[in-house]
Amino acid sequence: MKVLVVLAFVATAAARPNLGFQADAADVSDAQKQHDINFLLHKIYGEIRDPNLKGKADSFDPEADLSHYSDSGEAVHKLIRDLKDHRLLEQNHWFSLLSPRQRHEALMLFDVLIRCKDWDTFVSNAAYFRQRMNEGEFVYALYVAVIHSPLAEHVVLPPLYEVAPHLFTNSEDIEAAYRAKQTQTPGKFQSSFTGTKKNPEQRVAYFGEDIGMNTHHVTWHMEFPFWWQDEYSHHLDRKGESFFWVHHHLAVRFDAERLSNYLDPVDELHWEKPIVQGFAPHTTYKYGGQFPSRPDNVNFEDVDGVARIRDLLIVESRIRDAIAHGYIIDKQGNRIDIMNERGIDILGDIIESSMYSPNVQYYGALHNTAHIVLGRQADPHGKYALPPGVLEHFETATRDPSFFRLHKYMDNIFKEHKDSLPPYSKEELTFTGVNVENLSVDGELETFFEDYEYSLINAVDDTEEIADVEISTYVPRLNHKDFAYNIEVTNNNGKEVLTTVRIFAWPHRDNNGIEYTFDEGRWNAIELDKFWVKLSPGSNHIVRKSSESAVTVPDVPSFDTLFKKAEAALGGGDAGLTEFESATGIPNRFLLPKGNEQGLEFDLVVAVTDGEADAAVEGLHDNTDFIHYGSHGKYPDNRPHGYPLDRKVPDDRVFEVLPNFKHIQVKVFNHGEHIHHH
Ligand SMILES: [Cu+2]
Repeated sequence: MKVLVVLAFVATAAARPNLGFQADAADVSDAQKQHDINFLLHKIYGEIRDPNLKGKADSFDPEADLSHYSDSGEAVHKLIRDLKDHRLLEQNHWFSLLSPRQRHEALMLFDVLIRCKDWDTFVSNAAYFRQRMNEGEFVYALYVAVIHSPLAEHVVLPPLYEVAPHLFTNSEDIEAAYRAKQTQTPGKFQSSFTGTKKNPEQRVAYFGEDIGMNTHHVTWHMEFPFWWQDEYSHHLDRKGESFFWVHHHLAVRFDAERLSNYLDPVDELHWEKPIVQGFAPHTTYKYGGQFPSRPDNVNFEDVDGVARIRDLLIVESRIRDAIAHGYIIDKQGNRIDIMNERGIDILGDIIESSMYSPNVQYYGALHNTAHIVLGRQADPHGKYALPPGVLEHFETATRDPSFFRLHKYMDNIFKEHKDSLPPYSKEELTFTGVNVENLSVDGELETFFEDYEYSLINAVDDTEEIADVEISTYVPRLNHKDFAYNIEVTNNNGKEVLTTVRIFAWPHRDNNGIEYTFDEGRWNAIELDKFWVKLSPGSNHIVRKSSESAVTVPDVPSFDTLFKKAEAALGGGDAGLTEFESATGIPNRFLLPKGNEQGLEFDLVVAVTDGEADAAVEGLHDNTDFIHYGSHGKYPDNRPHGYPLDRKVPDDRVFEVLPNFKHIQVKVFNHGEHIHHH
């Protein structure tokens, strides 16, 4: 028997598109670029601490040499004009991407950065505008530019929770951090989740308030911005479908966490019924006061200047009509068929809505508008001049349990479409000659909590004259013990074949102990992994480790680590940061739902399908760099997200008799273990 061990997954971002301009004249090293980005994002509320960058901020003239821009300086002229006219949002003010004017300003800066043809122009502009624009707008524009510009291909962005800790931790910690700074006493503070034991939702706050989960969510929205236009540089492949898939996953994973904690799955939000759960965010803006709270059982009200509830209902019914008809109507009045694999992508663009939506006029922007409407329910008529709610920022949205109600509601619209497509036939699902003989898991599936420490130094004001003291917080977070899947596959084709291995799991029972049907279960399936393997003729033994999962990413390195690694590599050599280049996936710690003391039962399934037919790009088996949800270049899998479980299964026997499919039951345990690191 041939033992086949799949190579460790390395989470590099896929190659960026070549935009046809020259490499940097000065040939700047990756370490130098990392150094520059570290300093540009450090202490954003004060002066730039790197003398070279500070010099650029003071003396660079963005309009001096327009040959450095791919658009001949068009973008930079626009931004400079608004700057000179004092039209830009002041510093020391909150920033929300969902505010049209603020977004417009942030995007003007992004537009400048993405048009820069060399690194020096890129960082000089970044330094210059950091000193003159709103800090939130600056951070947002720079993050998105680093993610999408080919110039910044190997740069690792610092964790957003260290750049802008206010959006990730609670007010109590922030106050403690200020006291520590004022008294020059180093401090480490234990963070706790919002709410008390009186609130059942508190039991799953570790999910919605997890800094890694929030980083995943906000990073996805930066990889696939709803405002993206291809003329910036490239097309975002399957953006609408990715929108569906990533939020579907947040919803099903949250439900699995709820079942682990003896809570019912989330109910969908309903515009004409009260918002059952209130929410007190215990979160504060750096500038602009507390995030607004909302009591329980509030009835929806129209939000002045944003939308009426009636408009949302109209848009919803137009979308449901399109699904029932099987086509949408584009801007020109043409019918576009959605009864196919591409349909979900179009619907995703419509529901979010993104600039890819074929008809915003008619189908509106359900998701984005809903976020604002829900976020403003504490002050719908603007009587109290409250700042935006947590739902109006991708960094903070999942903190509010109503986020999941909202997304369950939209997920059910997507389900209506998926369920209208014909089920896969046995013939379509069969991979001739390939049999999965056995599937098992090495090691117990066990989760635990641990403390994780991160720096709050960027939360507090400071000046170069006052020395820094160490200020950090440690938060409890979910993790799991390492395990591996053992998959025994026979290949009777008499030759090597390329296969895609897809691994999913779903809860076996609901909160009342009633078994889910196959069709209910598969819609709640969590994608655990997806990879390509070449099978030799005869028996193959595939061992795939949990740490290799293609849908997850490791912890983002701290600012401290990024500074040290960049400085060490400046003299030459590799900073060794490759595996951290993308933070878009789910944190690997969250691969498994929490489970419980008795062991929460899950159905674990593996589907081994034809890799040759599935692969959208060449050489997938040699290169296990899988870009999870990443946007650069072509998405490597031709199949829809969730394949082959994405369509209705009226008869589960179709799956159970498939030789290239295996289905077992496993249990996920949590024995109440909490590892303290301090
Ligand atoms: Cu989102």
